[in-house]
This record gives sequence, C-alpha cells and structure tokens, in this order.
Amino acid sequence: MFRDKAIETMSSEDLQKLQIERLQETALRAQSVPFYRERFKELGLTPDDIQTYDDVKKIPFTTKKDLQQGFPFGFVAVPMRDIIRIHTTSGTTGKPTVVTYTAQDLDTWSELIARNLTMVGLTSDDVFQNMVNYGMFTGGLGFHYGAEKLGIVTIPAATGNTHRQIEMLYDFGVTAIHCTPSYAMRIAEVSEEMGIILDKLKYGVFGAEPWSEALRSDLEKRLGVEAFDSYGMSELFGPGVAFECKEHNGLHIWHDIYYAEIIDPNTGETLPPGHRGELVVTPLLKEAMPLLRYRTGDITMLMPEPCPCGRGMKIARMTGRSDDMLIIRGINVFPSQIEHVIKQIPGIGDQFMVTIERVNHLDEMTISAEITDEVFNGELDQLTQLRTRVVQALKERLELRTTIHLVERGSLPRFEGKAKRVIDLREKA
Ligand code: DLL
Repeated sequence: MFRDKAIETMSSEDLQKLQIERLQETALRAQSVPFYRERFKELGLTPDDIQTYDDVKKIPFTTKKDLQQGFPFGFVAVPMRDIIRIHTTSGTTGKPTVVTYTAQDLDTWSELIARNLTMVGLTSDDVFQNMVNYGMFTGGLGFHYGAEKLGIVTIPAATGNTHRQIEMLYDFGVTAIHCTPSYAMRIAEVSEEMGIILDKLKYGVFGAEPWSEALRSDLEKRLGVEAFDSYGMSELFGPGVAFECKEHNGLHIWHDIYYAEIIDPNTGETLPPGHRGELVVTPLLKEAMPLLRYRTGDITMLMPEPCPCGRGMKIARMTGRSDDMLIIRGINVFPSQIEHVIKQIPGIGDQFMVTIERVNHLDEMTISAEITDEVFNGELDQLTQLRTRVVQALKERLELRTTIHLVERGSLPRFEGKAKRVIDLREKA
C-alpha cells in the first residue's frame, strides 16, 4: 500500500533536513519572480538565511490577491518556452488565478496522485472512472495522469449525463470513482432510480468541496464504497495535496512536497498542532510557479497524534474558509465575482443577495437582484429577458447555475458595515 515507503514514513530528523533543503531551493527559484525578489531585498533576506523552521517565518505570506496582481504570468519563474500547461481557478474579481506547469511539475503532480491512489488501495487491476470537469479545473487531468501512471484503466468520463455515467460504471465494471461528494450523491440517487446495482464499486475518492461525516456514511452505504477525502488546490498543482489513508482520521499532507503551517488568520501568528487556523503551504518542488507561504484560506489543524499507518503529518478535514469564498457544487466563487458579472448588465441595480440551500444533497443558489426603476416600470417581456440575460451571464462567466429573482429597488437590505450578501443555509460539516 506504499508507493514510496522511505519517503512516506520518513523520520522527523531526515524530514527536517529534506524540508529545509527544499525550502531553500524554493526560495532560490522564487528569486526569478520580481515580486519575491523585491520582497527579499526589502527585508534584507536571502535564500541562504533559511536554515531552520523558525527562519521560514521571516518570509511574508503570499495571497491570492498577490497572484492576481501578477495576472497572467507575473509569477512564472522559468522561461515561457518551458511551460507546457496552464490551468485556472477562481480569482476574487473578474480575472481568474492562473497556474502554470513545466514538464517536471506535471510529473511531480502525477506521481503525487499515484501515491495517493496507492494509499487508498488501487492497483493496475482497478478500473477508475474520473467524473469531474476535464477543462481548466485541475481535478480532471490531474487525476487522469496520476491514475494512468499507476497503470489503472482510466475512464475520462468528465461530468454530466448521469444516466450514461451509470451505464459506464456498470458496463465497464468500474471499481473506483472520483468526483465531488455532491455528484456522488446524485450518482447514488439516479442509479437507485434506474434499478442498477453497482456491485463492482469498491473505492470512492471525493473532494474539491467540504463534506460531512454524515454524507460519508450515506455514500458508503448507498454506493457500497469505502469513501476517501481528497484535498487540493490549483495553486498547489491541484488535487493530491492531502489525502485520507485507510484510518479515515485526517488527511496526510505530503511532507516532501509541501511544507505546511497553521496560522491565526487574524494575526498571522503560527499555531501549534491541535489548534485550528488557516493552512499556509509552501510547495517544495514547484518549478514553473514557486510559491512561498501561500495562504490557502482553508481552516484546519495539524493533527498532534502520529497515524497508525506509519505515514507522516496529517491535517484535519476542512471546516471552513477564512475568507468569503463559496464552493457551490465544487465550483469556487467569490461574492465579488457575482457582483462583477451582474453589475455589467444594464437594468440591474446596486444591491443583490445570494441564498444557498442544499436540496436533495445538491447545492442550489438563488440570487435576488434589485433592478432599476425603468425596468421595474417597463414591460413584462423586458423583465423576462433581463432574467435570462443574468442567468446566462452567470453560467458563461462563472459556470454557475442559478435561479434569479428580480426585485424592486429598495427591497433588499442595506449595510452600514461590511456587506453580508450571502445566506448559506447548507448544513456545516
Ligand atoms: O478543488 C482541486 C481538487 C480537485 C481537489 C479534485 C480535490 C479533488 P480549486 O478549484 O483550486 O482546486 O479549489 C481549491 O477547494 O482551497 C478548498 O477550499 C476546497 N477544497 C478542495 N478539496 C477540499 C476538501 C481543487 N477535500 C479549494 N474538503 C480549496 C474541503 C476542499 N474543501
């Protein structure tokens, strides 16, 4: 069940040596990025100054906002001819966050996925259906190449057409699936409706959004799988950053590839194991886009107890975000992006409210938006067209499926302090 036992179970002494070495190398690679070069210069810091874990704390954090200011290629540390892939993920405003990869990066990443799938128990005898988006989202291609590296039959099913997905699961004797937990629930429901029993299924790898223990036991029962939580983010390659082992008690964050810290999101102070805070990660092997102390926005903790499986550091399952990012059916979105899209549509006013509910295990989003007096007093036709335009714009720009309520100017709440435009009625994990 180990892909690389020596690395996965490394003693803390050897690990410290390896991490410090790689932290220095990463800081050195980052000097090719003007943003980091200038920061180091301002602080009088050099990569050689990183000799201990405490020294790492001298390096300032990097945020999503910083990446956005470098849009599109400001954080690339290698010549553009060495880049062979681009993915993107949500930014906080109009432009997405861009991530770039060298050939070596893609190799490191697929090896990482292969390691995780081996830990779950997959071998070249398995048949794996990958039911996530294969586009700019990292979940599709990321898992695809990792599974192929293990020699697993890999079905690039992507998303949508649930009936066909279930037929493939059955016809091809699929033993392992990967998708968001919400889509897994949909698969369970539709296969029950179709009267199809997927008795070959053994493993379910679920991630890209928060999910609860209650959903885990439901999925395990209804799909007949052992369910594993998988965490990742595009800026850190994509999926594969941390993964559950068979203990199902926390996720191993791969210590040779990521240096993890937990901070108090308000003060930036480092927190010890057992204390919840924001996960900050320095990827140790990224070539195209090295990052130093990247603030993930995800709330978790380092687990204080060693894992019986013998592998290294674990983080607890994610319990929330330190910012206002929402994850709707696996799609990340910031309220500021919704505002950016709808405000460009003539007839839409200044105020809007977002409500998110979970209906039959799936996220449903409703947006109420105020309209201008002119539209309010105009023809009914005009209103219907406006509603369609808003729905289409959100679908095209943010891939969001929404229900829109257009309301009269003055009917939504006004805020004196920080606007609270999102009402999230989904149950918390
Ligand atoms: O969601 C990568 C991924 C793909 C992970 C497939 C797992 C499986 P992004 O689109 O950049 O990347 O979104 C990253 O999603 O910061 C978390 O807030 C959230 N997230 C990812 N995995 C989990 C999880 C991919 N297991 C953001 N539990 C992260 C809770 C998760 N939240």
